[in-house]
Amino acid sequence: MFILALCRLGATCRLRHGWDRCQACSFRGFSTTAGQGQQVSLQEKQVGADLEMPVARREAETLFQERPEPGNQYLEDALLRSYLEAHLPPKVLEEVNQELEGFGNRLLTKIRPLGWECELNPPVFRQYDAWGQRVDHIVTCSAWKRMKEIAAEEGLIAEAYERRYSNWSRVHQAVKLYLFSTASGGFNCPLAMTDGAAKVIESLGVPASLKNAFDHLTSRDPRKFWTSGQWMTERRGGSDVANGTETVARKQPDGTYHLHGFKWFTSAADSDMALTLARIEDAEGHVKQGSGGLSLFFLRVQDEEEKLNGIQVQRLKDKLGTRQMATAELWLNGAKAELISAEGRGVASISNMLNITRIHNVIGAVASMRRMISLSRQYALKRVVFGKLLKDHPLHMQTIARMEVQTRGAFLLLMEMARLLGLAETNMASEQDQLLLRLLVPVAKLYTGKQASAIAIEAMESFGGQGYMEDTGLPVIVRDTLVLSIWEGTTNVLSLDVLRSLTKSQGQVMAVFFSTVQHLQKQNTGSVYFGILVCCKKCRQFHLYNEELCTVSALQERHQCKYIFNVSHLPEPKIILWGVFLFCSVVFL
Ligand code: UCC
Repeated sequence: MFILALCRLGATCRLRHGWDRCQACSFRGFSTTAGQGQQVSLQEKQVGADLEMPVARREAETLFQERPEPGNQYLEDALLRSYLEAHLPPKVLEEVNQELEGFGNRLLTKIRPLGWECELNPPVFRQYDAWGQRVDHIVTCSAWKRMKEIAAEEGLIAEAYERRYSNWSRVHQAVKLYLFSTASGGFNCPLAMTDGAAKVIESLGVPASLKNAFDHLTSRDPRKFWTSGQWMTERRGGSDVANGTETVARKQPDGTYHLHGFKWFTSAADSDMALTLARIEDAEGHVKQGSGGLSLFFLRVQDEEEKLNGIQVQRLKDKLGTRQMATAELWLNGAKAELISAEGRGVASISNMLNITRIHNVIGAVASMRRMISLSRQYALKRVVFGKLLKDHPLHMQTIARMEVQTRGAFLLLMEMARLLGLAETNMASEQDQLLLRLLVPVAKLYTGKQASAIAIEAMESFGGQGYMEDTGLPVIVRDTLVLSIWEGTTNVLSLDVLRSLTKSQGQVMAVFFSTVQHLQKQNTGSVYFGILVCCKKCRQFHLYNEELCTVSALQERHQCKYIFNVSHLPEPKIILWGVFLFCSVVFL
């Protein structure tokens, strides 16, 4: 009750700022820092005095809770930095380290406020102009357009295809996207599909007709950079693509095709191009049903005169989250397209895109968990309840520590996939690496999608009623996280994909998985993550208290910490997914 009363009074600010998004506004409040008992008690007195004051005499704008203010995400992410230090070659590390620190500053000062603007100014659909002409214009805000430029400048797609760090390029790109994700105002979605489209084109050997598109998708020049859509879902649903796709492709005398059909759920509908599936009609107008009847097509969304390419926008979707990003229903009414797969090999071809967007989904999930925990930890340093800061309540810190453990496991799983993908793309992956990657992508997507939703909600709860307030920005992250178990394949669809990988490899993916785990255990690295997470009272970081650092003094020496605050045990690895989690944890810490 006490907390809720404080929150009610604290939520009177009329501006929608979002602690998480806008650094520009300053709250009036108390500056309470860790260990400053005197200030804490002053704060408590002031809070008490405020509550005793008659409502009519209280200042309407009073806010007495300091907001959580994470700083440079890169510098504050101890696990990320230790991962890079442990894995990257020294020269690469030096360059990447410098770049990421700068990127962290840009995120804090420029990009995150733009992301918040995207949330406040979602896309609008203008179907007709003032004179009754149909225009089907999706109007996006200037911050959204700026995000596109920033994505190009930062090489968020280019990095993966230039390969300036050889097999480590994918890890570098994944780290940048992970840092960008929750600040991006939903722009991570078009980037996922853009990366997927570039991957499909590259896997086709960058044919001459697609060279131009590939150059645009992988450009660092904001004037040249394109984003891509991935139009797979039709009216009959998004999971059963083989039976749900009704769109037909009619061959034209010049060898191109005209597409006719209804794409029911097209994310980032303001993109420059798209990859989509359709059934090719034969001379009699017949099409082949099922998966084997689907082929993959490339199309531009607009022609040279910026007119829609045989496309009508039916309406924008009214979504629970990701509202910053335009998702539309599109009628394809003779959209000019180019066949880019072998006939009937559409699903197999677009799988390259799916596997990339699923990795992006994992990036989004881990980023969301990390952001929510950072905010929660910051809040614990500033929020006084029952006479002391939240960080001094063991039960509260145990809740945060549990989330931290899960997030670390998920982060390491993500890094492992990025590392394997980097090896595969530079022809350095063994057959085992490739099998492992095939297995880990659906497992990681299904697992982290669910995990992120649970953690986002748990972290929101750690703010009490304040976490439920729109103007904190926390509900935005929660809403945007909830989609992660849905799009790019639901949990059950992904489970079926795990089975597909098992069947197709005749069980080899699982054999590789187990042999890798056994190998690591033999090397006696198996228990590394079977440690205890401890939170240092001085530096407020979580450290791993394990076999190697098995005494408090060893831990203190390693991290130069003074006080070890709280502990949290890892959950038991009971099921196979925990095995994966464990395995990754084992490999990388
Ligand atoms: O469009 C969307 C965009 C949302 C925005 C995305 C942004 C995300 C970023 C987040 C950042 C925060 S959402 C729509 C997404 N739709 C889906 O994900 C589709 C869900 N359905 C599936 O995944 C199904 O499993 C299908 C469509 C892939 C499978 O359908 P079929 O027809 O039953 O598949 P088959 O017959 O089993 O497989 C056909 C071929 C086989 O190859 P071959 O013929 O050589 O044996 C399969 O091995 O495709 C191959 N294949 C794969 N290969 C199928 N799946 C895969 C795979 N994952 N990897 C490799």
